[in-house]
Amino acid sequence: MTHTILVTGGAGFIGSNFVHMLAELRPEARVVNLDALTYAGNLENLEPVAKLPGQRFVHGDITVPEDVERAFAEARALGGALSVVHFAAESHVDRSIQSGAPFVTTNVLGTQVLLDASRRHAVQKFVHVSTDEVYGSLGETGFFTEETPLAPNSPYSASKAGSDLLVRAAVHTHGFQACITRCSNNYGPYQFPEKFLPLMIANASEGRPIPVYGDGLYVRDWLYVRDHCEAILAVLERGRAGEVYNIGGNNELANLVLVRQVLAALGKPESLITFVKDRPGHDRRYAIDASKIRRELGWTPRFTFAEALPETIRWYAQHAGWLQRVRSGAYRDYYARQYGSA
Ligand code: NAD
Ligand code: TDX
Repeated sequence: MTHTILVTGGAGFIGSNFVHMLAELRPEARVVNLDALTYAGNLENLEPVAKLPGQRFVHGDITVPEDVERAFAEARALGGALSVVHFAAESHVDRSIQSGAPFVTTNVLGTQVLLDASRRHAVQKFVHVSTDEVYGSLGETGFFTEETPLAPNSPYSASKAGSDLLVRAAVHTHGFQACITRCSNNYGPYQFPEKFLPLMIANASEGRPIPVYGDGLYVRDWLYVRDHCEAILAVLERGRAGEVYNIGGNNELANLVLVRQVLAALGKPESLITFVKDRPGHDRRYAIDASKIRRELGWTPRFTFAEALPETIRWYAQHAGWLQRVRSGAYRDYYARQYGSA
């Protein structure tokens, strides 16, 4: 049976990696990619798959019902069972601190518009891609489980928690077939260089300072993007409707430790480390207990940090043109606002 997957936000970092993975692992699946091409959306990310049969791109905004309807019409025309994987979001915490409104618009309103259309079109499975940040911050010990109460601390994570609750309500009220995934920090190819890892690779390669917030002892649990995408595929195909699945790599690192590893891999001096003003409300530590998805769906990360970090660094070195084009324009304006002339 044919299967059509409507992907939102597929021109961004994780969404484009997911579309690449589908082309490889599920070549028979048809993909409709709905993306507004905000500052974070880049069609160049889709070049390796754009010309494959069964791939469609729809330029549109998830907050605009007519745009969402166009994407569903495209998907219906391709035929077969219909599912949705929802990545589209405003995704950067620092931007949400500068201005929360776009986060509420896209992440909250956009998710509701998409849910309404998905119900109308009798979507068989809806995967809502959320984040561990909805759980708030951990102290020195412990892990987030799916039962950890929601306690988002930034406008970004609050808007993601809002979207999670709307998905939950659609399941509860309408019997809608949806799952929610909550993943830790991703790294890998095509990540927009406002995020810490590509930002430090880009800066270090050019011998420019690496801005480290506060004392640099904030801890994140890093997962290779391909592992995240495979987890989402497992949830799409085998996840139980109404369930939340945490996804993580069991790979906790303090920011300073990560910076030192990247500098060592690039052969750059630690003197590039520059401590800057802390992020307001900065969450101290995230760590994921991913035992439910391991147990129920048999997913487990395939890539170790020791192999995937050097691979990621190599990817950015081999895609200097991509990085240079992404770093021009809107990105520069934002960079200046966030860091001044640093
Ligand atoms: P990204 O910022 O790289 O990409 C977001 C994509 O969504 C872009 O292509 C953008 O053009 C598109 N988009 C934004 N607003 C839109 C709108 N109104 N209509 C249609 N398209 C729109 O984000 P990412 O890092 O790839 O994250 C994808 C999803 O995964 C997000 O929902 C995010 O919350 C979640 N997530 C990310 C991480 C991470 O480490 N990056 C971890 C856990 C969860
Ligand atoms: O310049 C920087 N200096 C710095 O010290 C930047 C951009 C970040 N940091 C710190 C803040 C965090 O402790 O590095 C850590 C990682 O920062 P980000 O890359 O901005 O990620 P984070 O805030 O942890 O959120 C990410 O993971 C969860 C994604 O951006 C979210 O979309 C996802 O939900």
